[in-house]
Amino acid sequence: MLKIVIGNKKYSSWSLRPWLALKITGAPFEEQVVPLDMPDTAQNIRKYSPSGRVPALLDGDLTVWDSIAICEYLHEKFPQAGLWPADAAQRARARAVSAEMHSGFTNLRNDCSMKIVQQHPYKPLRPETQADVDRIVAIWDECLRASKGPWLFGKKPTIADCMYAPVVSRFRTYSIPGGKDYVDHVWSWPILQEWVTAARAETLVAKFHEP
Ligand SMILES: N[C@@H](CCC(=O)N[C@@H](CS)C(=O)NCC(=O)O)C(=O)O
Repeated sequence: MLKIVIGNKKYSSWSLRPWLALKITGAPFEEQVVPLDMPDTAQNIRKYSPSGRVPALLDGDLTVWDSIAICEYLHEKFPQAGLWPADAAQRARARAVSAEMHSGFTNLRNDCSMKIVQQHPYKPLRPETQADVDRIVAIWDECLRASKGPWLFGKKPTIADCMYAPVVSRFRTYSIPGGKDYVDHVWSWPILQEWVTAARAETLVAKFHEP
């Protein structure tokens, strides 16, 4: 059976992305949560992931690490799941917005780390962080205008929505205005809520994520 190795559900935004993609496939899987920020975290992650980072996907003898590589692997293994749009041009755009998320928005990621079960009042963001937010909202608006929603690429969620789900969580946690319809839609996604429920039940606090 497939096994996904992830960090604490409260904080591990990179783990959430391929976990959602795996849920979309409907394939049965086991999950292994490695608590982050513990003295033995690095050692525990390295038992599964050569990068020393979670997530990692184990499929028999094969280990696939890094969120986007796992999503691509799932797309190849489960071609019927529609993890990417069927149309080549749409697929290219979905990959572009996903890659932009994977490689960018560092200011937002640093200033507003994922704390999926928390909610804070809005505080003005640094201009660089606001610029990340503006670009993200522009991506969502453009995708939704072209696809007519409710997901970025139409009637069904794709990897692009999985990649932006932790951003949706940040918008919600930090009461960041923008993209409200999309934020509300993704937040009500049953599989995301399944993750949130499990996150609420976690008792371990990761000290670097929760100073
Ligand atoms: N580029 C990687 C980033 C993975 C990453 O940074 N994961 C964090 C947790 S969200 C991690 O493993 N941190 C290790 C640690 O805290 O010791 C990906 O997309 O999977």
